[in-house]
Amino acid sequence: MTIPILHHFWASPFAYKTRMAMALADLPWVSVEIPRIPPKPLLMPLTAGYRRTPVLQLGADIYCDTQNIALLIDELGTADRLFPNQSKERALIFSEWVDQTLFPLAVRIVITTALDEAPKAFIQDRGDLYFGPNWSEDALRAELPGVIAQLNASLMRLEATIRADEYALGGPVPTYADIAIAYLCWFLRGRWSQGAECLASYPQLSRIEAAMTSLTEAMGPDEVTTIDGTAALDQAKRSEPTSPVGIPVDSPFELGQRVSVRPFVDSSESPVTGHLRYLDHSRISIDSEHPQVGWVAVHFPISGYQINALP
Ligand SMILES: N[C@@H](CCC(=O)N[C@@H](CS)C(=O)NCC(=O)O)C(=O)O
Repeated sequence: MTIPILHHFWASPFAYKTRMAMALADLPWVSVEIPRIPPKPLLMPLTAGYRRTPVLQLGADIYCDTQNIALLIDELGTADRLFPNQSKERALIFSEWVDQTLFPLAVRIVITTALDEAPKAFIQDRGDLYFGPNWSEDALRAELPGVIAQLNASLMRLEATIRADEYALGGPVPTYADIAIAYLCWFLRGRWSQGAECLASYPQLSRIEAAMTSLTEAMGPDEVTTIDGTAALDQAKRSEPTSPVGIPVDSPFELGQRVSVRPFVDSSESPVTGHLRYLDHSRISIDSEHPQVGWVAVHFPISGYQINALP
């Protein structure tokens, strides 16, 4: 089997989510470290311009977004590890709620409390990416107490759903839902000076975080095989996409049609464009060509992404 290549940086909470998922599914992988802010010249040829972290590469098939990557990990890794006991849909809905409701609050808190210390270029980049075009440092500061209150309201509700000896979805073994809890807690604890204090009020969430974090103990930068970005580009160039072609569902879009795809949020990022290769209810794939890699198939989730037909 081709070993998947994870394009990521170690401090990325979404990359950490994917690293935990690969550990839970017992899937081997190799690492390519990418820059924390653009330019990302060794990533862009693979992704048709999608800039977010992480991205998982399998030859000339490129999987963007952790939700989409989780489905691939489930297909490639040890069966029933990520979504045991028919938990796939529930775990994905759970993870989407964490990503779309809790993570935006967490990232506001982390960035607002880092405004005076983090490099200006990083703050500017993440502000434009996460807070829309009209964000300001003053507004972030003014809104911080209310944002912390919102976060606590959701964490409290989440904590109340989990019983002492169970995982997030109520079973005896972890699922991808527990990974969603763990990456959020890891981010709050590691990047917000009051994160540990905040999480001390949530013993079940902290227990799940610790259990999931222990999965990745043997997976740090010193243990994982690292290759450089040009080797990953070469691998894509030597390969052909092997993912399916077709539209096996009712769809307003047509095979081969030019489309754009972008995260459905108010953000500075540009849409990616390509020819529609595959579409079902969970994944869209586009064909994209770049001189450094030849043809690649770039895969995105449907949920949370806007597809537009292009003339
Ligand atoms: N919905 C995406 C979100 C990914 C995301 O926002 N990742 C952050 C890093 S944790 C990012 O891309 N930051 C900007 C960058 O790395 O250029 C996913 O699940 O993969």
